[in-house]
Amino acid sequence: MTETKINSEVKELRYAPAEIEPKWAEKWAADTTLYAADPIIISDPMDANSAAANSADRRSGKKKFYCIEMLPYPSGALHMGHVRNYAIGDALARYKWMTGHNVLHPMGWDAFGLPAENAALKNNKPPREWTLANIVNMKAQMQRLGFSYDWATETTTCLPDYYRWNQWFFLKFYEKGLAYRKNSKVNWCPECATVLANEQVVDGCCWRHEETKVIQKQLEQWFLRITNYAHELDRELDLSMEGWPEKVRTMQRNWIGESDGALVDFAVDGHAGKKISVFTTRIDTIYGATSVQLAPEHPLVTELSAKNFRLQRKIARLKKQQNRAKEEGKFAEIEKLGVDTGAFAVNPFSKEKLPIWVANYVVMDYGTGAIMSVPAHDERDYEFAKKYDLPINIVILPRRTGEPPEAGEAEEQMLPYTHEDSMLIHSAEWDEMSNQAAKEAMALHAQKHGFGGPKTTYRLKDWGISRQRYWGTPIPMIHCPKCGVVPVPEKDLPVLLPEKVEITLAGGSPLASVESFVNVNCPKCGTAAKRETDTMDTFVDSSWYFYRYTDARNAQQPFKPENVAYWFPIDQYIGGVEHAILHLIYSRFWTKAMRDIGLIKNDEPVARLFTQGMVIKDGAKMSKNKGNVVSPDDMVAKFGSDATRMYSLFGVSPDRDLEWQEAGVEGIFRFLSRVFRAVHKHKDFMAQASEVVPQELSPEARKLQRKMHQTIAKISRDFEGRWHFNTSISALMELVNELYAAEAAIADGKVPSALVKQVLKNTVLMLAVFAPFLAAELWQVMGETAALLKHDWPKFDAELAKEEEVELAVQVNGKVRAKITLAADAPDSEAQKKALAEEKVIAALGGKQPAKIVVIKGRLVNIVVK
Ligand code: ANZ
Ligand code: ZN
Ligand code: ZN
Repeated sequence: MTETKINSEVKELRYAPAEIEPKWAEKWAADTTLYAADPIIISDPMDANSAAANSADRRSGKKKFYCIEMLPYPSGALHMGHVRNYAIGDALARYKWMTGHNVLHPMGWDAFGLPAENAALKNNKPPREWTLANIVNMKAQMQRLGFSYDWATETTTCLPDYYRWNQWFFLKFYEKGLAYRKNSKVNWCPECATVLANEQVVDGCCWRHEETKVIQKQLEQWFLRITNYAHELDRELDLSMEGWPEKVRTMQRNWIGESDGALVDFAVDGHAGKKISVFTTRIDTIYGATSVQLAPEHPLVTELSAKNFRLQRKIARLKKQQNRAKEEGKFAEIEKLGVDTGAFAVNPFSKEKLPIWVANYVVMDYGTGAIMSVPAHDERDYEFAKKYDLPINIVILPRRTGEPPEAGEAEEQMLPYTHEDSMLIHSAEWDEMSNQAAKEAMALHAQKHGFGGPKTTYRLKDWGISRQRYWGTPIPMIHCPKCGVVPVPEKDLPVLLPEKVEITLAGGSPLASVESFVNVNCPKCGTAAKRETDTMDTFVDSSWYFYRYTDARNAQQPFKPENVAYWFPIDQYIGGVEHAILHLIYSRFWTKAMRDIGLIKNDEPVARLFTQGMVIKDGAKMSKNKGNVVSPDDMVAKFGSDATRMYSLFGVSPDRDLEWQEAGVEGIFRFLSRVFRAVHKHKDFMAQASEVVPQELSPEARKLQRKMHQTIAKISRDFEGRWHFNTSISALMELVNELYAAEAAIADGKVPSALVKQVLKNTVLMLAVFAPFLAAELWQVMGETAALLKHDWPKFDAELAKEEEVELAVQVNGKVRAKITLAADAPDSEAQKKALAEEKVIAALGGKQPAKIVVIKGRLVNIVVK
């Protein structure tokens, strides 16, 4: 810590992490069994997939606990956000080990992706070399920080032994119709020079380039049919995912955007056989429709505007406005404009002819790209009708059923009436039906007569996974001039990513310029053919990596199903909320798709999810741009790994943002020094101590004992409950303070050595989950030889943890008048008696009889006088 030279005698009592931590880190790195989970022994292989095999623990007699922190992108070095994320998971994994669980705690690398290519462009280093060197560095950092990963499970997604299974899954999905190719409009980031999925577009900009507007391009792309699972993805959020934060579930629900409604076909007047299908959530208002509105890109628009150049020009303008609003991420606020085509559509319910308009607020990629406009009962339609003077027909009684109108109240004043709590009017045979009943009945009516029916739509779109970049998994497909698209036969996997590739940002996929890669004979007919040159979105890699961890070296399969049956679902997943709708929806989809190809049984990957807060500095997220990055390496060099990790848990509860303060790390360092000194000081004293703490204790000893049991109780509860590790660590500090406060009593022989030993042992055992290096060192100093990791977590005695005496405030009419002390388990009547006997209370009552006395156990006696 300090540069001052100290003599060797003092030095013995000086906490120097640099002398402790590297020694243990090396030892742990060399021990491959230390963090390994118990082997899975299948007694009855036929039973491998049964629910019993999953839930019961017939293997090691322990309960399994699968604990994962989201794997990092190997950018070169860990940042503080990583350290915090891993410190949370590591504390939990260690706690679970110490409470007798069979723990799987793996780590891997999300190693494909753009930064490697960009670095390659900049430093002229092949992406593979750059990535693997970064991994070496970051792994060393993790080991130096003492994270308890079983490195035998290490999974690196850019290596062929992993990505071959991406290709294998792709082929399976293709067989199942879950992977397909289509020409469509896609999001394109000019900066990334590649297509992006919808999930990767944030407010019209690239998720990696917050300033770069995403543009639309028409391209042939590969998609995964995530929409097949839209309903299940939505339903499970409510059904089986109570272990997820509500905010993440809400984000997913909104992203999926399930909407129940109906389709209704309107015939186009004078265009025989043509119809406009609209999607509506309010079919009950259909008698109030006064126009039909098409998206500017609706296929019928060309026909309706044929030869009318003025109309075509106006429509082109609407299209432009819409695109601009979308690109600027301001579509919700678009000024609603439209144009009348002069054509008419026939309302299949009322047979009325309604004008067909084209409007800039109707989009082609939702529902059917056409709507019926009901100004009386929809805000947007109302605004539009007012602007263009379209009729407004009320068909829902604008008040709750049965309520008489108030005098002088005009129904028009209540428009638009968007509530669904009354009944239909001016709607022929549907009059007087409730909204809800009419919705159902009218949708079925449409179905029965062949002009529509009930329909659920989703905001979620299929996942576009083609990327025009190099550093990713090659899509295992071949384009044959004779046979068309032909899958690479399974036996030819992996399709290896070529090593020597010229990376440029221009001209599409870099792989297209590698002739030895592109040119191939068609596996079906032998004709000279070309390989697909797009690679997969890197979110494919992270969609199933946690399955691979359970069987990371399997060369025959992505994983053994029985391993997954045992370990899944993940008991605790910990990571950043920024993945709420990217990784965390994709990996749920992947799980369901794997289930449907018969590989696994679980419906969901993650039972419990925790999203930690960010690490900020000077009020802003740490980032290179802002120059406010605190490097973990610097902190470790200055204060040690233990203090760095422990501070990341101590500053604030893990769900909140942590403002990094070096003084705080220093504070933890001082606390660890105190523990260090206490153990060293009592080392010899402890060596002679018995294991049995006597029953009869001095008040000083009893106080220390009580504090110890309270601390164990509190920290155990924190782990089982809300993870407020900041208060856990405070409790541990209080316990150590109590020990220091008892020093005089210890010196006087008033505290038995057995108790001192028990307190110090338990302190070190609890410290082990937050500061593993120091704990290991002190454990050894205390003469213990067995590994701390699997030592039993200390137990508390609820009786001994109980406060013997408590202090209660006595209030008279809300004002504190006195304080009384009594036995913690004293009855309320005794508290009352004692309170009323207090002189100050008697004075405050002034001779009056109390009207009411309320006792709040352990805290307060409240006396009310009138
Ligand atoms: C008639 C109607 C009457 C509607 C009424 C609403 C209220 P959600 O809940 O988001 O699914 N709509 C449908 N497709 C559209 C598109 N491509 N572009 C713009 N708007 C579209 O919203 C469904 C409602 O949004 C549909 O129900 C439709 O308007 C509109 F009193 O139909 B409604
Ligand atoms: Zn970008
Ligand atoms: Zn062929």
